[in-house]
Amino acid sequence: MQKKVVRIIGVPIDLGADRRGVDMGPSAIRYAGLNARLKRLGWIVEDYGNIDVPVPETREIKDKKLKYLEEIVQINEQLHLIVAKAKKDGVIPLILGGDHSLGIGTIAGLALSEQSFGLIWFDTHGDYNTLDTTESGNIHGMPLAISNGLGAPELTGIGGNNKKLREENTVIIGAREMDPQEKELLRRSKIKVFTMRDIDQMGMKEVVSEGIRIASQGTDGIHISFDLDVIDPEEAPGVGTPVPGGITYREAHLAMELLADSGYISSMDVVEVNPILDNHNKTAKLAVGLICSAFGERIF
Ligand code: HAR
Ligand code: MN
Ligand code: MN
Ligand code: MN
Repeated sequence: MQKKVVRIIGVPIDLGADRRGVDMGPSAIRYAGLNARLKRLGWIVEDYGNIDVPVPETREIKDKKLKYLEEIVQINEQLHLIVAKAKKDGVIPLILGGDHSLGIGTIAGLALSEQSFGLIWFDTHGDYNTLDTTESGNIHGMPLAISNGLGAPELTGIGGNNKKLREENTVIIGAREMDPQEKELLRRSKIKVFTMRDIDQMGMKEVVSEGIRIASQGTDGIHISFDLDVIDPEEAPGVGTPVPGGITYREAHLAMELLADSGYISSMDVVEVNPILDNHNKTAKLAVGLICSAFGERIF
């Protein structure tokens, strides 16, 4: 990356979570000062505003196993083209959510680029459910499986029917809650899962270093998909599905700092910030801090 340009794309979607609030994530993250801080770090910031997303109250759930499918397909169709264009323009796409169903569109867009990518998915959850394994019908529990070609064809077909990620270059960090069948599916994949126990035993530095090694092997860059619920709810209360026992504030920053040092970051999603459940925008402020660490901010 010669010219340091970051292109911000807001996706105010909460349909994938079937719970209100995360649609306000992009506003809360911008309100917490994202653009100014990135500029201070020397980045050229192109804010593309938000994608048009329908309001749930104006829609109905047609299929309880795939809630708001049509709407989510339409949003990710839009998003994947915008992300593909960003790659073509040689800028770094930074996608602000919104629920994690937007990961489908981001990855489909990246997959259209001639530059290959590895993936590091920071999450409490596996997000590896399919139509057959989902217990909630919420599409934000499915994006990693969809990107790997598993699940509803309407979703796996966005941007082409190919698998959008390289399994052997895909890593989950921070997992601590998965559905039984989702776990089985993940075990059968080549995706590397670092659970909270691994972080406890190895330390975040080792986990992330290993993650970077896996994701960068033979690829042109690393996409970070960062679900704020990976952080302990004490530090990140503003998420829709809080689960105790998450990574600390510092572990999260260290992870972003190590990734920045690696020089491999080529795109990033920041998702699941829920301002309704937050405490004075604490989670959005943390999100901004983490983005800045990933984009080169240093303590000293
Ligand atoms: N596994 C559960 C489901 O599929 C919970 C998923 C919650 N997902 C997120 N994104 N918050 O990671 O419904
Ligand atoms: Mn997620
Ligand atoms: Mn999650
Ligand atoms: Mn810990």
